[in-house]
Amino acid sequence: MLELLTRLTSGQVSAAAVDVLGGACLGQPAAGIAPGWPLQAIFAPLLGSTATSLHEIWRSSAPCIAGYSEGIAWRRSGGVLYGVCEINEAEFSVGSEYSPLRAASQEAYRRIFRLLAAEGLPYLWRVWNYFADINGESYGLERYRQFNIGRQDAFLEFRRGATGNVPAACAIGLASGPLSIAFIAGEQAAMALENPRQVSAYHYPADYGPRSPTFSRATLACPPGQEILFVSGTASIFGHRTVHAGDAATQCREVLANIEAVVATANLHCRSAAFSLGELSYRVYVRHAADFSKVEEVLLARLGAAAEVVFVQADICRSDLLLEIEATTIHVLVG
Ligand code: 3EB
Repeated sequence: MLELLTRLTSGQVSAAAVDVLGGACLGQPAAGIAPGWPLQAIFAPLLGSTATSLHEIWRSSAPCIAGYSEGIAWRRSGGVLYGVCEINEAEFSVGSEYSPLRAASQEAYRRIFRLLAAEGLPYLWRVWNYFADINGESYGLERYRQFNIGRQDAFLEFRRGATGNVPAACAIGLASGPLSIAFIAGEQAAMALENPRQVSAYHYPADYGPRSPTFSRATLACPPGQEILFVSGTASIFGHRTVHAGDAATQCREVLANIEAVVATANLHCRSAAFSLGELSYRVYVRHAADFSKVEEVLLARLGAAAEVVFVQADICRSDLLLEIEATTIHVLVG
């Protein structure tokens, strides 16, 4: 059985834990913590928290096997693998005909796909992508768009297809740091879900870049006895257009309407009890720290004050988007 623990402070995580598949640390990590399990360090300032860093970890009740391959730290247990791939794009600044970020992105996904093939867990369920200066332009193209080319090329190169059955994801900009990609993969395919209010991202028109992003709005994964809902990073997009530019509170309401629609789609397919917004664990990326209070107010009014939410300051992949929200939960199947 898998367990997702969120909002742990550094005193609550054990670097030595043998039952941890992996996890993420948001904020400013305490110096000297280098756990034995794969850790994605997300250097993004926490908003509205007294802690300097918070951890999210995936735990497994089955024994874990650990490995390291081509820059990817990973652990697997009971048909599920969690890995973190970090690549310094400066390593790709010579010898490639493409931009370093595009080349690094393609190479990162190649390494992930090779690892998954070698381990016999081919199905990507969820991917968390972070890199510096996501809205910056170089080589005549916004960096998020460069990333999209490299990512899509890797999916096509490994004959995975770049539409339909693609993982849930997020792609977020940080102030600095390497290209960092965490992922969860399984022996069994997850079901990819879309949002009836939005054009599928893999079908976005070319206005948003020469290649469409390769992700689905959510995935529903079914490890033995459980059902995991991964809702992708969700923004204030209706159809394919950004709506409510310049208004963070209204963008937040639009995001909630989108998440609600994705959860309703998941409920058409789930075998466990229906998912509800109040039970999900949320990660909220806010572009401008000054918008935090109004976003929090809108969110907690809808989700309830007891909701599990972590807020961080980070950049979103379109410059007119002021926030993005992702969510995850696990259900146990009965009977
Ligand atoms: C959007 O809906 C907002 O490129 O992997 C959300 C989730 C977004 C994932 C990605 C991008 C990605 O287009 C941005």
